[in-house]
Amino acid sequence: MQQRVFSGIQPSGVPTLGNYLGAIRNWVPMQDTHDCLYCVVDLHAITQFQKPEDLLRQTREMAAALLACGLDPERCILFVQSHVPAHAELGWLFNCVARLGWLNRMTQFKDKAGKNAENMSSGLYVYPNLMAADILLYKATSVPVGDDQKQHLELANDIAQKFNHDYGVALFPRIEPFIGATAARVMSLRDGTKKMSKSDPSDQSRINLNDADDDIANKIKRAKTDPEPLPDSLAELEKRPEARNLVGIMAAVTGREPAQVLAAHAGQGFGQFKPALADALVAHLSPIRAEMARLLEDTDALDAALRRGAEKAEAIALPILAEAKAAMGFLPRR
Ligand code: AQP
Repeated sequence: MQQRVFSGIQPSGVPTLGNYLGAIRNWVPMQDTHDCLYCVVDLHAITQFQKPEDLLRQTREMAAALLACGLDPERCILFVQSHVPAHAELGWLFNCVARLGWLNRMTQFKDKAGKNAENMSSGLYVYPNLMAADILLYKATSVPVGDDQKQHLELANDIAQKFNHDYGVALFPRIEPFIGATAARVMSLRDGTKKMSKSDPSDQSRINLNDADDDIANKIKRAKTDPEPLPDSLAELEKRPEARNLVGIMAAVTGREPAQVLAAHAGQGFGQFKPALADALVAHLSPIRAEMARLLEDTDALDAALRRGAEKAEAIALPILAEAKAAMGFLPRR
């Protein structure tokens, strides 16, 4: 049997070039080698306030973007998290298994909450428990994640182990992170030390997958850089985060290594490099944008594809949830 993979993405905005190069693009080839579930995790998105009309639009946009990037509902299960209520139910069971001390150590909560922790939703705090439920609800053993999510996977393994131990079962498997060979970390266009994020207040900080060609070119033109020309070795980019980011993006969208990009562009200033980068990005992203727009014209077909995905996901999830509840001693509904 193929390894089962689960991965999710929050509909907290339009997917960015960062989501694409760091996650979505790597999900596509996995459809041929793994048994894949890909989920638009709307329950996670509401851990930070979303206007209802935005959440609705962004959920469809995210699903359309995933399809436009090459996810194929015939080769993977693509669905919306809230369409399978078992996620929330197992999430609650895990709230009662995970220890507060474990959650207190999660650095992502501290990063997102900053000095404002008292005002954050309790959902944001227990988010890693729901993430553990997302994965273990399918007994998935492989999870494509960025570095920033590794701590959450360790927590999911702690939950699985404690559950198995406390209830004397061997129900939940061990989860392994899957770091894709081509996964790239993309940084903000305004600050090369901060990751590109779909919810960054500045639209200029990111390339959205539905940006028009002119917007892409303008954002790259205005991207923060330094006055030095491009060097001929990667080591010389160490202390130039913005330059390194743009070289990394060029490498990722043209299927080269950053060193090869430097070999081709060394000595050029950004006045020369940026238009070349904008052209490469437009060539790569405009077919995705066109396909997204086409899919969003027929929301009935899109919603139907998501419903079929949810049905397939639920068929796997419900027996596993039932096993977990039986192990805990819940009275079955008869
Ligand atoms: N800048 C990035 N570079 C590489 N990978 C990235 N990912 C996100 N940003 C970058 C990867 O995208 C996947 C889905 O992310 P998510 O939507 O679940 O949440 P996130 O990581 O918090 O992404 P954002 O865009 O920053 O969303 P917001 O702004 O809502 O918090 C993950 O695999 C992530 O590693």
